[in-house]
Amino acid sequence: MAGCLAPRLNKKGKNKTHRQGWIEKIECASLMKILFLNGPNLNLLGRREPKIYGHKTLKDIEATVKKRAKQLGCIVDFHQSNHEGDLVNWIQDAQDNYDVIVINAAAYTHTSVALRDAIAAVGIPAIEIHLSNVHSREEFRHRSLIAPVCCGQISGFGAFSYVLGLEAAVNVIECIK
Ligand code: CA2
Repeated sequence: MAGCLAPRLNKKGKNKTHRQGWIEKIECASLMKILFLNGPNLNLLGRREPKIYGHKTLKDIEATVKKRAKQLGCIVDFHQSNHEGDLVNWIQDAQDNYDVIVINAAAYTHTSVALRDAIAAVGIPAIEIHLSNVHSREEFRHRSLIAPVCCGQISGFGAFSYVLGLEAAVNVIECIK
């Protein structure tokens, strides 16, 4: 991932890479801060199209994820926006504030070079999630522009994709080591 090998100074003044920094921090899950980002129309969850996206609202999902995060001893913040620029800003602001990003970019998954560039630029491990199985749906949903800059993709488990995203985030060390 771009940026992950950028040099930084550790407390002893020696060069340290972002990657080394994460590995040290991520090895202690209780210190982990995980940012969940949600893209356009996900604010409608639970109110429209329940056959595809289920009956839970985004607030319900957030509560479930935070309950599990408490058990795991990590901190989770949740944001949703219908605007691409808000998501780009949150990704940029995540640098130095979060250890892992879990992102359901919704329709921007399939269109946004800006989100892909932002994820690559901050170099924080990112996990792509979807409620529906995007690969069993229309062909335009099969392509993800962000997948190449994410550690992996979770798709098709409904609201549980978010919990799986959290579990993957806590164990992200396994994929970046
Ligand atoms: O399955 C997912 O999580 C998606 O990211 C959802 C996006 C879709 O564009 C992706 O291909 C797959 C759509 C989110 C829209 O959410 C709605 C929720 C309720 C009613 C209408 C839309």
